[in-house]
Amino acid sequence: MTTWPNHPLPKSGRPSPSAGELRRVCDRYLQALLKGDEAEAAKAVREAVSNDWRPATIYLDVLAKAMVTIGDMWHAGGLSVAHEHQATQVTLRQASVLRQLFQPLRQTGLHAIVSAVEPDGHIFGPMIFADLLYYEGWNVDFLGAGTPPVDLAKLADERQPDLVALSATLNTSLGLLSECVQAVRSAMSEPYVVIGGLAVKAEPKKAAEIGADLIAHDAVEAVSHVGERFDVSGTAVPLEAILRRVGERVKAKRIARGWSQQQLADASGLDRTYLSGVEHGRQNLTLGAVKKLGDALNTPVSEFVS
Ligand code: B12
Repeated sequence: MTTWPNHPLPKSGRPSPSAGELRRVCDRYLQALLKGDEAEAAKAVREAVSNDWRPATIYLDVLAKAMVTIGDMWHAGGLSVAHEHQATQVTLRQASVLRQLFQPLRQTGLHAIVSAVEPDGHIFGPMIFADLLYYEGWNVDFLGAGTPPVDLAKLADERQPDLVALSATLNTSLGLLSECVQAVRSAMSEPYVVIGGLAVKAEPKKAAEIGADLIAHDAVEAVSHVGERFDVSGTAVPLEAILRRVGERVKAKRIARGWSQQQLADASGLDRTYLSGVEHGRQNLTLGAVKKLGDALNTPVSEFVS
């Protein structure tokens, strides 16, 4: 299996899974893909979500790692095109489940177009970047693969995004990457252009000549870089989003213990209806209530509200 460096994920109150845990859940997901068992694949992803892992961890250490193994097996002739296509589709659907589960905390009002360059069918890198931007509150048009430069430029002209991000994996795609960047630059004034992907990493000199504003080697680092560039830190997070996030975390902790809402209500001394409101993000709960939940679930208060 191909590996890549550990990603310096942003600090949060979420627990960092051990390497062993990550391997086990990734392997569960991979085995499900190999068997063509979509329901089991969904359960592996649910397990990662109920462990309260960060979205970036689930994308990079579960979905992408499994897809790299699938791709390597296909390249080695050990898997048919049909099996690879099925695994790809299951993984795209799981990413869409994650987009439903991890709603953005805020809306930045910023807009990005993200695409792989035309002949390149390697879409997981740009998709991960697109989804991580979405969780940061960007509006994202993700085009997948196969958009010709002229159509990309038309869309950029129409939508006038703040950011255009393009990915090239095959070394032979670098020429087209350059063409796409030029087409976008001629379609709109001063677009901020990010390029990334394996080919950009492998051919740093050629990549530097393309004239992008940012050459990214890693989706997580790129998201934090553009966050600084566009200064999204000051965007206010609405109370509803905070309550929703606290509710998701309480629910994840309760489910991890195998407790019903009634059992958590008994352990915390809170009313079950109140607790249901908390889990649905509808209850503007007091700090005292957060403390009671923390004590019952053996979790520091900071883990719920960070
Ligand atoms: C999966 C895979 C496939 C799948 C693609 C499935 C899909 N729909 O995406 C399938 C099996 C279809 C496939 C096909 C081919 N593949 Co292939 N594939 C791979 C494999 C195994 C993994 C790639 C991957 O998904 N990595 C996971 C992602 C998450 O990592 P990543 O792309 O690097 O992205 C990270 C960063 O680079 C960054 N990033 C990426 N893009 C962007 C963009 C932006 C804007 C930003 C900010 C960040 C960013 O973010 C990610 C996380 O940090 C690699 C080998 C390997 N072990 O890596 C070969 C590989 C990429 N494939 C290769 C080749 C040659 C092909 C084929 C041409 C083979 C053939 N003879 O037909 C075809 C091309 C098909 C096509 N039209 O593109 C070569 C490329 C060689 C080269 N550099 O030119 C590789 C390296 C295999 C090899 N060792 O030869 N492949």
